[in-house]
Amino acid sequence: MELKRKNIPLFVLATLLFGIKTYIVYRFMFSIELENIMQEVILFINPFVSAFLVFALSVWFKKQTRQMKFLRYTALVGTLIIYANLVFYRSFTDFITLPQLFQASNAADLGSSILTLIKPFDILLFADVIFIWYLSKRRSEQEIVRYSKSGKVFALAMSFVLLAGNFFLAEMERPQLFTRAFDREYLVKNIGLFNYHIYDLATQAKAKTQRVFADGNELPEIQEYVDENMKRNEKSELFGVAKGKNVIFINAESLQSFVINNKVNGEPITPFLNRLTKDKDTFYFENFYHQTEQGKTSDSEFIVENSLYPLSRGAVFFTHGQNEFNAMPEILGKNGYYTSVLHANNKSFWNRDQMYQRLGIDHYYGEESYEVTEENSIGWGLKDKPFFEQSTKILQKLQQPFYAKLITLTNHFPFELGEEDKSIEPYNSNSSTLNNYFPTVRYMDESIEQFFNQLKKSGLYENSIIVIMGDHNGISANHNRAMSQYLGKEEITPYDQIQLQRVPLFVHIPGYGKGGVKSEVSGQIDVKPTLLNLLGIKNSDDIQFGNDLFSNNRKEFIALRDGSFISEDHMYTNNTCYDRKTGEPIAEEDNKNDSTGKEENEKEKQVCDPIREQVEKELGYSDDLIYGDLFRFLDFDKK
Ligand code: GP9
Ligand code: MN
Repeated sequence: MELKRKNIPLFVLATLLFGIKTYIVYRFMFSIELENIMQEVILFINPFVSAFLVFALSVWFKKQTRQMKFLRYTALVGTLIIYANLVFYRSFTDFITLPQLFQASNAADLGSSILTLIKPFDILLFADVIFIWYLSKRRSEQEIVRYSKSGKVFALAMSFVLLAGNFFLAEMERPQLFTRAFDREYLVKNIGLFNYHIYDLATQAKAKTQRVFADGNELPEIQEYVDENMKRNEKSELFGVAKGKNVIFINAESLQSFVINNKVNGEPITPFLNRLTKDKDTFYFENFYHQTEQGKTSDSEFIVENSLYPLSRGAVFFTHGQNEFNAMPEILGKNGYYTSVLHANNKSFWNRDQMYQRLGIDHYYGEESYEVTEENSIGWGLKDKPFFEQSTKILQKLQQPFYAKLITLTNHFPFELGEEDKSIEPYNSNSSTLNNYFPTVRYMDESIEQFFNQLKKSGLYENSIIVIMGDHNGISANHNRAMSQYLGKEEITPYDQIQLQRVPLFVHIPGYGKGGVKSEVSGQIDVKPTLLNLLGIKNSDDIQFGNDLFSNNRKEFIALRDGSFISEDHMYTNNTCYDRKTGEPIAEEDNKNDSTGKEENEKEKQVCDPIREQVEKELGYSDDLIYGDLFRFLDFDKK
């Protein structure tokens, strides 16, 4: 016994036991998906890193008895945290996040089902605690071992090296893991449950402090700005043309406008959507921009539902999933609509399960509402064709009128597709991402066409309007060389880069007959006011930054989250003001020395300035609303 103790200090033994246990729980009791070897490795390493980090702190206690006490209580508390998460997971397939735990409905759910969530063999989770408890008690009574100063420092340094190594691997596996924070499961699998809890606490604390300092005094100024700029009381000609109809909203993953009415290898990429651009019942907005940032799909959802801007860092779905809003689903709900989202992915992704409640969505049909098999999945999960097929069945059962948002998945990076689903060949360039994008976009086009047919068969079509919107770009600037080759350009300029942020927006109103291609500058921020107007729902007291796309009197610019903007005549990005029609920068450096044209150029150079200032102001107001959770001070029911 004596020998054993000297060979292996108890904190190391505790680390090993606790680490193995945590790993077993991660691997076999939570259903964490592992996509590659690297993820397996990280998942194996992080339990030991976290355990060592905490247990190694014991060496700083002078007294042996204290060291031992620290070890046994740490093992106990750590195990209780794991166990609480496990029980929670069995009920919600999600990890605990503080606000979620304290949400009354969740607590009640847990309370009523707690007995079914506890299993007899769970007791085994406490085996190492009991063992460590026993050993620590024995060792407390034995001779005192003090760690030397260098030993202590070594243990601490070791902790940080291990932690840094773990974070480094995690960041390599998932770039921007910490800033984007897209999924609790990703966080847990990459940095472990304990570090995840610390991260969650810090994020919540930050949001809470910013909220505490807001008292609603900021609102009058923002309201005044909105009154002045959004012309929100105006009704367009199309007000109420879709009154009482269902809204079927297709969030088309990574669909960009450059593929519409375009070809690859001589083949049309989106034959169905191309037909829609010429369809009498459809409006197609060809200069419609996505306005998303790090929150990607979730940002696009946020903008569409609220007509607010996303945040410049992180996903607002995650960082402010507890805020109050006055979102479109909530407004629709008050007007007799049943609201839902259909998306075959795990519910916690982008914190949707929580955020959707805040947006007033009645039901979220996630992965578990679908039959997902190996054969009908690829890449991120259920393929779009079976997704739409199964979704039609869900839609048929919904109470009408409904608002249903369907989020597609197949056309997601890295654009994987089985041979049997490929109708066109990939492109040929140095970027396999761009090459493979075309066949998956075609697959999505076919799946939407098939969905239209299914809607017609099911009888839902006539009573619905169908909106199709690209959520954000799928091809990033990293592929600009290949992109310039495809577009037949020498290079992709910053101007082109902004033009590539256009995503399609189709508004299809069966039987309408007066549709067409709309060329005005527009963006995701305009969707909420546009749809509400089409449905004949007055919403003039809302705070939002978009305009009805069918109104003639609209704000003159679309702002992107980084401060770039597009107006009818200009575009501003990268500190440069461009002529929107020609794509040429205004007031080139060379012209500056030309004394005759100098004044004229200076004037032109300033055309972007007033809009630039307004964009900054507007983005700031939107941020204030979110950071201060200012909607909590407004009561839209009263007015
Ligand atoms: C995930 C899907 C894709 O559920 O919406 O998200 P993205 O990576 O595009 O933000
Ligand atoms: Mn997306």
